[in-house]
Amino acid sequence: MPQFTKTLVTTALPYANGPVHLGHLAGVYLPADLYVRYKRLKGEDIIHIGGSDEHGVPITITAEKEGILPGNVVDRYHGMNLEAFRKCGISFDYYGRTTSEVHHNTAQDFFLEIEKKGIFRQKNEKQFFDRKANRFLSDRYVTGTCPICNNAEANGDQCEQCGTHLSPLELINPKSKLSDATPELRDTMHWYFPLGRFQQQLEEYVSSHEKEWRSNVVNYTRTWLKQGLNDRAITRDLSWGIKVPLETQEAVGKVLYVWFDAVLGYISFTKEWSAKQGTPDVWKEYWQDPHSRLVHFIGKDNVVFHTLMFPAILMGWNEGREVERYNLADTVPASEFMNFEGRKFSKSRNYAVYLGEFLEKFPVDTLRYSIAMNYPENKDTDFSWQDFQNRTNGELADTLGNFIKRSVDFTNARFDGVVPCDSTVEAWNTLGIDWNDALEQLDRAYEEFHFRDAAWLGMEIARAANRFLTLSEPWKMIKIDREAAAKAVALSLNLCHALSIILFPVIPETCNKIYAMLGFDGTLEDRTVRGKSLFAELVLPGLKLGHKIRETSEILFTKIEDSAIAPELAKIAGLLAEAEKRDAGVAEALLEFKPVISFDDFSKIDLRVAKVIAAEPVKKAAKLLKLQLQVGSETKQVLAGIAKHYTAEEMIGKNVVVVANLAERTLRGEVSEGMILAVEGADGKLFVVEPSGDEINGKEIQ
Ligand code: B3M
Ligand code: ZN
Repeated sequence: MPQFTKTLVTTALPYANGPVHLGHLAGVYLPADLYVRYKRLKGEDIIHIGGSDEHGVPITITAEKEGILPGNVVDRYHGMNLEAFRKCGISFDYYGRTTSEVHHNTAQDFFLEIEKKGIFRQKNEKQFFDRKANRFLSDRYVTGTCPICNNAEANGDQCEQCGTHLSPLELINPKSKLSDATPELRDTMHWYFPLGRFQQQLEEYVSSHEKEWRSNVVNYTRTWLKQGLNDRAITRDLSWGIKVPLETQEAVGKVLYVWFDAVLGYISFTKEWSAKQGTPDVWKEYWQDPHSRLVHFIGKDNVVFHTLMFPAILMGWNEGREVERYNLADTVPASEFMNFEGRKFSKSRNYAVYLGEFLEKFPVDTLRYSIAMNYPENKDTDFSWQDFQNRTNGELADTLGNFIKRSVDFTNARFDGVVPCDSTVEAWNTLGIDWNDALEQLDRAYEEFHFRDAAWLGMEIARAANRFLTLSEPWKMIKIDREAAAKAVALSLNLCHALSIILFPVIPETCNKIYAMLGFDGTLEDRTVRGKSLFAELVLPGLKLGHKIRETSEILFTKIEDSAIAPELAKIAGLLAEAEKRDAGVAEALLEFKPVISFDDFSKIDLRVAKVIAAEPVKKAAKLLKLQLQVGSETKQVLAGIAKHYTAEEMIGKNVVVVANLAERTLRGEVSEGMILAVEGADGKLFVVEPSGDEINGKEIQ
C-alpha cells in the first residue's frame, strides 16, 4: 500500500429534516469516529469533515407538512443533530451546512466549470405543472395510483407499497401534493450530467480500487456499470436550493439537484474548516495533493453516489486541467444497516431511538461500545435492549470497570498510591496473550475498517487483565511475598494505562477517566500529537517505578437494572402493537367494498385463463417479472409485480387469470398487454390465482 501523508475522512451529510437515530450512528458516524480517533492516536494527520444536507425535496416536504419555512426546518435539525453528535463524542473537525455561502459558491463553480466545457446536456422534457400553485412538480410532489400494485398513494418516484421505482408520468390519476389538483404536462428544460460519457474512466477508476473495497460497494457499483450509465438530470424546478448560476431565461426557477450539490459539500466544508484555522489554503492539501487519502463513510443506500456520481463530477472538473485537480475517493467503507429489536428503523413510523433521547438515560460510552460491538460491516445487525444491558453489565462494568477500580484501590491501600516497581516486557506475556501480536491485530482491524473486531480485541485485553489480577491475588500475596505482589500491581497499573489508550477510540470519555485516575493531568486528546504514535509506545510498559496515581477511584459503569430497560421494552411493545393495529386496519379497509357497478360494466372485463410459457426478470425493476402468456391461439406479454414472491422459473407452466382486454401500457420501456390476478396473503405475500386444467386455456372466466 502506498504511504499517505494525510487522510481526509468524510461522513454522509444527514438531511436536516429530522433527528439522527441509532441506525445513523451505527452505520456512519461512530465507525468514522473510531477510525479517526485511532489514526490520531497513531499521530497521523487526519481530519473528519461532515455536516448537514439542507437542500432537496425531503426538506421542503417536511416544511410543508409542518407549515413552516424550509429555513426553519434546517435550522432546527442542524442544531439538534450537531448537538446529538457532540454528546455522542463524534469528534468532527468541522460540521458544516449546505446552505452556507461558501458551499453555494463552490457548487455553482462546479456547475459553471462543467457547463463551460460543454459536458452537460440540455434536454426538453414533459413535466407535471400545478396551475394552482404555479409550479413545476418534481417527482415527490406528485402522487397517484401505482400501475403495478394499485396502491392509491404511490409517490412520483417510488411506490412504497410494492417498492417499484416510478416516474410521475407512470402514475394513474396523478395529483399534485401541493393543491390536490390534477397537474398538466408542460415542456421544461433541464441540465443533464452524461454519466455515460465517463463510463470508461469510471470503469478504470473502479478496477484500480475495488481490491480495497468491500464486496457490497463493489457489487452495487459493478451492477450500475454493467447496465450502462445514463444521463442524470442535475437540475430541478424548485425554489429551495442552489440557483443555477446562469442569467438565461432557461435558468429561471431552476436549482441544482440536491445530490449534485450535497457531495460537493465535503469540499466546501473542508474550505470552511481551513479558513477557520486561519490557513485558508490548507484544504487543498487534502483534496488536491495526490498523496492525501480520501475516505467516505456512508450507508449502503448511498454507494453509487460516492463511487460513480461524485467521481464523475470531479472527473468533469479535472478534465483538461493541469492544476487544481481533485482526488477521487480511495475507499468508501459503506455499512449495511443496523436494525432495532429485529425491525428496520423507520422515521415515519417513529420506530427509532433518537440519540438525544438515548443519552438522557444512559451514558455515552455504553452506547458507543454496544454499537461498535454490533457494527453492521458486512451484514445487517440488530440493536436490542437486552444485548445492550448484557454488554454494559458484563463487559463494561464487571470486566473493565472492575479491573480498573481494583487496581487503583489496591495501589492506594497498600502501596501509597505509587507504582511499586518497573514492569517488564516479559511480565506482559504472562497474561496469556501475545502482546505484540494483539497490537498488530488491533492495528489491522482499525486500518481495514473491521470495527467490531477492534472493539472486541480491546475487551479481550481487558478480560485477560481482569483474569490476571484475580488469579495473582496481590491482596493475599502481599502477606507472604511483598515483592511478588508489587510486580502484580505494577503490571496491573500498566495494563490500566494501556487499556486507556487501546479503548480510547471506542469509549473516549471512560478512557479519560482512567487516565485521570492514573494520575495524569489533562486528557488523552491533549496527549495526541501529530508525528508521535501513542499506540507504538504500547509495546513497552508506560508507567515507571514511583509514578503517583490519584488517591480516589471512581465507579466507571453502574449496572443497568432490569427496571431501567423495562420502559424501553414496553415502548417497543406499544409501537409493535400500533403497527399491528395499522396492518389490521388495512385488512378491514379492504373489506369496504368498492362502489356498485352495473352488470354491463362487469361484462366489459375479459378475464381469460392463460398459461405462462416464458418468464424473466426485468432490468432495474426488482419487483417485476416479464411473462409471456399463451391465451388460446394468441400470446401476450404481461409485466407483473410479483418478482418478490415468485421466481421466473416458478411461474413457467402455471395457469393464471389475465385481464385480456386491458389497454396496453409501457413500464420500464417494456409493453404490458394485460394484468394477472393475484391475492395478498399474510405478511404481504402475493399468491397468483391459479385455475387448474389444460383444457381450459384461453377460456373466459364467467
Ligand atoms: N443526505 C442522503 C441520506 O441522508 C443524503 C446523503 C448525502 S451525502 C453527500 O441518506
Ligand atoms: Zn405499487
